[in-house]
Amino acid sequence: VRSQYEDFMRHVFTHGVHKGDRTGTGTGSVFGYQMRFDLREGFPLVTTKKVHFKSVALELLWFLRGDRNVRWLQERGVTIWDEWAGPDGDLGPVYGVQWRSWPAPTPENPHAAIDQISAVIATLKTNPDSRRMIVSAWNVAELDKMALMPCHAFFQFYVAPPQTPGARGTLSCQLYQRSADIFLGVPFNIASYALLTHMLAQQCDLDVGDFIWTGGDCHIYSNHTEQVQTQLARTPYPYPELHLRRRPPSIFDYEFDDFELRDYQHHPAIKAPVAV
Ligand code: THF
Repeated sequence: VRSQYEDFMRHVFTHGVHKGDRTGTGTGSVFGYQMRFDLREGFPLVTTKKVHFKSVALELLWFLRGDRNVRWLQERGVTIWDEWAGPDGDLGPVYGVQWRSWPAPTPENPHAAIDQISAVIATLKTNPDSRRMIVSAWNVAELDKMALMPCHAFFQFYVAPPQTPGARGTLSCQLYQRSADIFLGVPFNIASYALLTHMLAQQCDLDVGDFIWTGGDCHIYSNHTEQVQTQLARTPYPYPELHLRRRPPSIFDYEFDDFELRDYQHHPAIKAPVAV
Protein backbone atom coordinates (compact mmCIF):
# COMPACT_ATOMS: atom_id res chain seq x y z
CA VAL A 1 0.00 0.00 0.00
CA ARG A 2 1.18 3.50 -0.68
CA SER A 3 -1.16 5.20 1.81
CA GLN A 4 0.37 3.87 5.05
CA TYR A 5 1.44 7.33 6.11
CA GLU A 6 -1.94 8.87 5.32
CA ASP A 7 -3.73 5.97 7.09
CA PHE A 8 -1.53 6.62 10.13
CA MET A 9 -2.24 10.34 10.03
CA ARG A 10 -5.99 9.67 9.72
CA HIS A 11 -5.85 7.21 12.62
CA VAL A 12 -4.21 9.71 14.97
CA PHE A 13 -6.38 12.58 13.72
CA THR A 14 -9.49 10.50 14.47
CA HIS A 15 -8.47 8.65 17.64
CA GLY A 16 -5.78 10.85 19.23
CA VAL A 17 -6.40 12.05 22.77
CA HIS A 18 -5.81 15.69 23.66
CA LYS A 19 -2.47 15.93 25.37
CA GLY A 20 -0.26 18.79 26.46
CA ASP A 21 3.44 18.72 25.56
CA ARG A 22 6.82 20.25 26.30
CA THR A 23 6.39 22.98 23.67
CA GLY A 24 3.02 24.15 25.05
CA THR A 25 1.36 23.79 21.63
CA GLY A 26 -1.04 20.93 22.45
CA THR A 27 -1.46 17.72 20.44
CA GLY A 28 -3.78 14.87 19.54
CA SER A 29 -1.78 11.80 20.47
CA VAL A 30 -1.74 8.00 20.17
CA PHE A 31 0.81 5.78 21.92
CA GLY A 32 2.31 3.08 19.73
CA TYR A 33 1.96 2.54 15.96
CA GLN A 34 3.83 0.64 13.26
CA MET A 35 4.20 1.05 9.48
CA ARG A 36 6.07 -1.24 7.07
CA PHE A 37 7.43 0.00 3.73
CA ASP A 38 8.67 -2.53 1.18
CA LEU A 39 11.59 -0.62 -0.34
CA ARG A 40 11.47 -2.83 -3.47
CA GLU A 41 8.09 -1.31 -4.29
CA GLY A 42 9.39 2.26 -4.43
CA PHE A 43 11.00 4.92 -2.31
CA PRO A 44 8.63 5.95 0.52
CA LEU A 45 8.63 9.70 0.04
CA VAL A 46 5.20 11.09 0.98
CA THR A 47 3.28 12.16 -2.15
CA THR A 48 0.25 13.93 -0.64
CA LYS A 49 2.43 17.01 -0.15
CA LYS A 50 5.79 18.02 -1.58
CA VAL A 51 8.59 16.82 0.71
CA HIS A 52 11.91 18.60 0.28
CA PHE A 53 14.11 15.56 -0.42
CA LYS A 54 17.25 17.66 -0.57
CA SER A 55 16.86 18.65 3.11
CA VAL A 56 16.24 15.00 4.02
CA ALA A 57 19.35 13.79 2.19
CA LEU A 58 21.66 16.55 3.41
CA GLU A 59 20.49 16.05 6.99
CA LEU A 60 21.37 12.34 6.71
CA LEU A 61 24.82 13.13 5.25
CA TRP A 62 25.29 15.57 8.14
CA PHE A 63 24.43 12.84 10.68
CA LEU A 64 26.91 10.50 8.97
CA ARG A 65 29.63 13.16 9.23
CA GLY A 66 29.24 12.94 12.99
CA ASP A 67 28.53 16.66 13.00
CA ARG A 68 26.89 18.61 15.84
CA ASN A 69 26.91 22.12 14.37
CA VAL A 70 24.23 23.49 12.01
CA ARG A 71 26.78 25.48 9.94
CA TRP A 72 27.40 22.67 7.45
CA LEU A 73 23.64 22.44 6.86
CA GLN A 74 23.20 26.21 6.60
CA GLU A 75 26.01 26.47 4.05
CA ARG A 76 23.93 24.08 1.92
CA GLY A 77 20.66 25.94 2.40
CA VAL A 78 19.14 23.57 4.98
CA THR A 79 17.50 25.41 7.87
CA ILE A 80 15.47 22.66 9.60
CA TRP A 81 17.75 22.57 12.67
CA ASP A 82 18.16 26.34 13.14
CA GLU A 83 15.49 26.72 15.81
CA TRP A 84 17.41 24.53 18.27
CA ALA A 85 20.97 25.76 17.70
CA GLY A 86 22.85 28.10 20.02
CA PRO A 87 24.41 31.35 18.73
CA ASP A 88 27.54 29.40 17.63
CA GLY A 89 25.42 26.85 15.76
CA ASP A 90 26.14 24.07 18.23
CA LEU A 91 23.50 21.48 19.17
CA GLY A 92 25.52 19.46 21.67
CA PRO A 93 26.18 15.70 21.30
CA VAL A 94 23.12 14.94 19.10
CA TYR A 95 22.53 12.18 16.51
CA GLY A 96 25.74 12.41 14.50
CA VAL A 97 27.96 12.45 17.56
CA GLN A 98 26.29 9.39 19.09
CA TRP A 99 26.19 7.47 15.78
CA ARG A 100 29.88 8.05 15.02
CA SER A 101 31.56 8.68 18.36
CA TRP A 102 29.57 7.47 21.37
CA PRO A 103 31.96 8.30 24.22
CA ALA A 104 33.62 5.24 25.76
CA PRO A 105 36.48 6.67 27.81
CA THR A 106 39.03 4.43 29.50
CA PRO A 107 41.78 5.43 31.94
CA GLU A 108 44.33 4.92 29.13
CA ASN A 109 42.32 6.82 26.51
CA PRO A 110 39.87 9.35 27.93
CA HIS A 111 38.80 10.31 24.37
CA ALA A 112 37.98 6.81 23.17
CA ALA A 113 34.67 6.54 21.33
CA ILE A 114 32.60 3.94 19.46
CA ASP A 115 31.69 4.40 15.79
CA GLN A 116 28.35 2.57 15.72
CA ILE A 117 27.86 2.99 11.95
CA SER A 118 31.24 1.46 11.10
CA ALA A 119 30.54 -1.34 13.58
CA VAL A 120 27.20 -2.15 11.91
CA ILE A 121 28.83 -2.19 8.44
CA ALA A 122 31.55 -4.53 9.70
CA THR A 123 28.97 -6.89 11.17
CA LEU A 124 26.81 -6.77 8.02
CA LYS A 125 29.85 -7.87 6.02
CA THR A 126 31.13 -10.57 8.39
CA ASN A 127 28.12 -11.86 10.34
CA PRO A 128 24.86 -10.80 8.65
CA ASP A 129 22.83 -13.20 10.84
CA SER A 130 23.71 -11.09 13.88
CA ARG A 131 20.81 -9.87 16.01
CA ARG A 132 22.95 -7.10 17.43
CA MET A 133 23.18 -4.70 14.49
CA ILE A 134 21.92 -1.74 16.44
CA VAL A 135 22.60 1.97 16.48
CA SER A 136 21.40 4.02 19.45
CA ALA A 137 21.30 7.79 19.68
CA TRP A 138 19.74 7.55 23.13
CA ASN A 139 22.83 8.07 25.27
CA VAL A 140 21.27 8.47 28.69
CA ALA A 141 24.38 10.00 30.25
CA GLU A 142 24.50 12.80 27.63
CA LEU A 143 20.82 13.66 27.19
CA ASP A 144 21.09 16.80 29.29
CA LYS A 145 23.85 18.17 27.02
CA MET A 146 21.74 17.84 23.84
CA ALA A 147 19.79 20.83 22.47
CA LEU A 148 17.00 18.33 21.76
CA MET A 149 16.83 14.71 22.88
CA PRO A 150 16.74 12.21 20.01
CA CYS A 151 13.25 11.62 18.56
CA HIS A 152 14.37 8.78 16.26
CA ALA A 153 16.35 7.07 18.95
CA PHE A 154 17.23 3.46 18.14
CA PHE A 155 17.46 1.35 14.98
CA GLN A 156 18.30 -2.20 14.03
CA PHE A 157 19.28 -3.91 10.79
CA TYR A 158 18.32 -7.40 9.64
CA VAL A 159 19.51 -9.48 6.70
CA ALA A 160 17.24 -12.08 5.11
CA PRO A 161 19.52 -14.56 3.35
CA PRO A 162 19.13 -15.19 -0.42
CA GLN A 163 16.02 -17.27 -1.02
CA THR A 164 17.10 -18.62 -4.43
CA PRO A 165 20.57 -19.61 -5.68
CA GLY A 166 22.47 -16.64 -7.03
CA ALA A 167 20.13 -14.06 -5.44
CA ARG A 168 21.36 -11.51 -2.92
CA GLY A 169 20.28 -11.16 0.68
CA THR A 170 17.95 -8.32 1.59
CA LEU A 171 18.60 -5.63 4.16
CA SER A 172 15.78 -4.40 6.37
CA CYS A 173 15.82 -1.67 8.99
CA GLN A 174 13.52 -1.00 11.91
CA LEU A 175 13.45 2.34 13.71
CA TYR A 176 12.02 3.13 17.11
CA GLN A 177 10.93 6.76 17.21
CA ARG A 178 9.96 7.79 20.74
CA SER A 179 8.28 11.04 19.67
CA ALA A 180 6.71 11.62 16.28
CA ASP A 181 5.52 14.95 14.84
CA ILE A 182 3.31 13.33 12.24
CA PHE A 183 2.82 16.30 9.92
CA LEU A 184 6.33 17.81 9.76
CA GLY A 185 8.83 15.30 11.05
CA VAL A 186 7.63 11.82 10.09
CA PRO A 187 7.82 12.26 6.28
CA PHE A 188 11.44 13.34 6.78
CA ASN A 189 12.21 10.51 9.19
CA ILE A 190 10.76 7.76 6.94
CA ALA A 191 12.65 9.02 3.88
CA SER A 192 15.87 9.46 5.83
CA TYR A 193 16.00 5.88 7.13
CA ALA A 194 14.84 4.48 3.79
CA LEU A 195 17.74 6.31 2.15
CA LEU A 196 20.19 5.07 4.79
CA THR A 197 18.99 1.50 4.18
CA HIS A 198 19.63 1.88 0.42
CA MET A 199 23.13 3.21 1.09
CA LEU A 200 24.05 0.43 3.54
CA ALA A 201 22.63 -2.21 1.19
CA GLN A 202 24.76 -0.86 -1.66
CA GLN A 203 27.89 -0.85 0.49
CA CYS A 204 27.27 -4.43 1.67
CA ASP A 205 26.16 -5.97 -1.69
CA LEU A 206 22.62 -6.55 -0.48
CA ASP A 207 19.22 -5.75 -1.96
CA VAL A 208 16.85 -3.55 0.02
CA GLY A 209 14.09 -5.19 2.04
CA ASP A 210 11.63 -3.46 4.37
CA PHE A 211 11.80 -0.30 6.40
CA ILE A 212 9.71 -0.67 9.54
CA TRP A 213 8.76 2.48 11.38
CA THR A 214 7.70 2.06 14.99
CA GLY A 215 6.44 5.08 16.90
CA GLY A 216 5.97 5.86 20.60
CA ASP A 217 4.11 9.14 21.29
CA CYS A 218 2.61 9.76 17.84
CA HIS A 219 1.09 13.22 17.70
CA ILE A 220 -0.50 15.86 15.51
CA TYR A 221 0.14 19.37 16.83
CA SER A 222 -3.02 21.43 17.30
CA ASN A 223 -1.62 24.15 15.00
CA HIS A 224 -1.34 21.59 12.15
CA THR A 225 -5.06 20.71 12.10
CA GLU A 226 -5.98 22.59 8.93
CA GLN A 227 -2.90 21.32 7.10
CA VAL A 228 -3.79 17.75 8.06
CA GLN A 229 -7.35 18.17 6.79
CA THR A 230 -6.02 19.50 3.49
CA GLN A 231 -3.57 16.62 3.17
CA LEU A 232 -6.08 13.89 4.07
CA ALA A 233 -8.40 15.10 1.29
CA ARG A 234 -5.70 14.21 -1.27
CA THR A 235 -5.13 10.87 -3.00
CA PRO A 236 -1.59 9.44 -2.85
CA TYR A 237 0.41 8.89 -6.04
CA PRO A 238 2.68 5.89 -6.63
CA TYR A 239 6.02 6.24 -4.88
CA PRO A 240 9.07 7.54 -6.76
CA GLU A 241 12.17 5.42 -7.29
CA LEU A 242 15.60 6.03 -5.82
CA HIS A 243 18.71 5.40 -7.90
CA LEU A 244 22.24 5.59 -6.57
CA ARG A 245 24.34 7.07 -9.37
CA ARG A 246 27.64 5.58 -8.23
CA ARG A 247 29.03 3.36 -5.52
CA PRO A 248 31.17 5.56 -3.26
CA PRO A 249 34.17 3.89 -1.57
CA SER A 250 32.47 3.90 1.85
CA ILE A 251 29.24 4.83 3.63
CA PHE A 252 30.90 8.13 4.58
CA ASP A 253 31.68 9.23 1.00
CA TYR A 254 28.19 9.84 -0.40
CA GLU A 255 27.32 13.25 -1.80
CA PHE A 256 23.93 14.73 -2.57
CA ASP A 257 24.44 14.28 -6.32
CA ASP A 258 24.77 10.52 -5.83
CA PHE A 259 21.02 10.37 -5.14
CA GLU A 260 18.59 10.46 -8.01
CA LEU A 261 14.89 10.51 -7.33
CA ARG A 262 12.91 9.37 -10.39
CA ASP A 263 9.25 10.09 -11.06
CA TYR A 264 8.41 11.92 -7.84
CA GLN A 265 4.79 12.85 -8.44
CA HIS A 266 3.40 14.88 -5.57
CA HIS A 267 0.69 17.27 -4.47
CA PRO A 268 1.68 20.89 -3.63
CA ALA A 269 3.71 21.72 -0.50
CA ILE A 270 1.77 22.59 2.68
CA LYS A 271 3.38 25.07 5.04
CA ALA A 272 3.21 24.62 8.81
CA PRO A 273 4.89 26.10 11.89
CA VAL A 274 7.35 23.84 13.74
CA ALA A 275 6.94 23.47 17.52
CA VAL A 276 10.22 24.26 19.30
N1 THF B 1 10.65 19.13 16.47
C1 THF B 1 9.38 19.12 16.02
N2 THF B 1 8.43 19.79 16.68
N3 THF B 1 9.05 18.45 14.90
C2 THF B 1 9.99 17.76 14.20
O1 THF B 1 9.64 17.15 13.17
C3 THF B 1 11.33 17.74 14.65
N4 THF B 1 12.34 17.02 14.00
C4 THF B 1 13.69 17.52 14.11
C5 THF B 1 13.89 18.03 15.44
N5 THF B 1 12.90 18.51 16.19
C6 THF B 1 11.62 18.46 15.78
C7 THF B 1 13.90 18.62 13.09
N6 THF B 1 13.43 18.22 11.81
C8 THF B 1 11.01 20.60 9.41
C9 THF B 1 11.33 19.29 9.03
C10 THF B 1 12.13 18.51 9.86
C11 THF B 1 12.59 19.02 11.05
C12 THF B 1 12.25 20.30 11.44
C13 THF B 1 11.47 21.09 10.61
C14 THF B 1 10.21 21.49 8.52
O2 THF B 1 9.89 22.61 8.89
N7 THF B 1 9.86 21.05 7.31
C15 THF B 1 9.14 21.88 6.35
C16 THF B 1 10.13 22.67 5.52
C17 THF B 1 11.14 21.82 4.81
C18 THF B 1 12.42 22.56 4.40
O3 THF B 1 12.66 23.72 4.79
O4 THF B 1 13.20 21.97 3.66
C19 THF B 1 8.24 20.99 5.52
O5 THF B 1 7.29 21.52 4.93
O6 THF B 1 8.47 19.78 5.47
C20 THF B 1 12.11 15.75 13.36
O7 THF B 1 13.11 14.84 13.40
